[in-house]
Amino acid sequence: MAITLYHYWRSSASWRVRWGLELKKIPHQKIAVDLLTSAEKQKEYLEKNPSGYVPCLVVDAHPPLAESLAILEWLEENYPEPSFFQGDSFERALIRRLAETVNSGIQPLQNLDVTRKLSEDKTKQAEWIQHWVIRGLGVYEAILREAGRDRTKFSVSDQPTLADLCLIPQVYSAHRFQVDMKYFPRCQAIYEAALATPECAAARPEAFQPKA
Ligand SMILES: N[C@@H](CCC(=O)N[C@@H](CS)C(=O)NCC(=O)O)C(=O)O
Repeated sequence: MAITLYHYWRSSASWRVRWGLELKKIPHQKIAVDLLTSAEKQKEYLEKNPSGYVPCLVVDAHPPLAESLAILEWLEENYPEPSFFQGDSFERALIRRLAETVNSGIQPLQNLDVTRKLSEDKTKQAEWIQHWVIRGLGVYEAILREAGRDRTKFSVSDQPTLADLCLIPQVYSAHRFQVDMKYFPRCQAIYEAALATPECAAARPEAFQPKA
């Protein structure tokens, strides 16, 4: 299978998929899409993903795959080990709930398209982003508490799941947008534990930052 990931180094949704590919050790090539020059809104990329967002995964001559969680579900179905899920149907619903807390509750609100529409004023954009990141990470921590996950290495256990694939890039963004992570100690601890693993570290933004 020839697999190509279209991504951007600092995109949180791209990092989810980069980490997923690393965890499952799937051979692939990567092609950078430069959001700073709006390459994601050019015809050539829109033909692959009409939403104009990264990431996008092309497998052989199949129609391109887009939406990071749909891509990760496709990887899971085709490369089941190691799994992004675990446990019974309730445990898997918890994993999906945590993933959606980030995927629907935080990330879309910090996206370039949304913040540019909100205002051209960088201060206003930053306040907006901080508001939604703080709210969302507060919800994430509350869910972990309610589910009794106070001591696990990753969100729900000692293995990374889909929840962590979404959380870690989001915590990176929280740092970038100067959210004080002392209010979210579980998320910060999971972030540090994840970055200490070779797979997550290999997928981190700095590994793909274009040279100045
Ligand atoms: N729900 C989508 C979100 C994708 C997304 O928002 N990508 C951002 C980067 S993280 C993007 O391409 N933004 C470019 C833009 O807003 O023009 C997914 O999970 O793949």
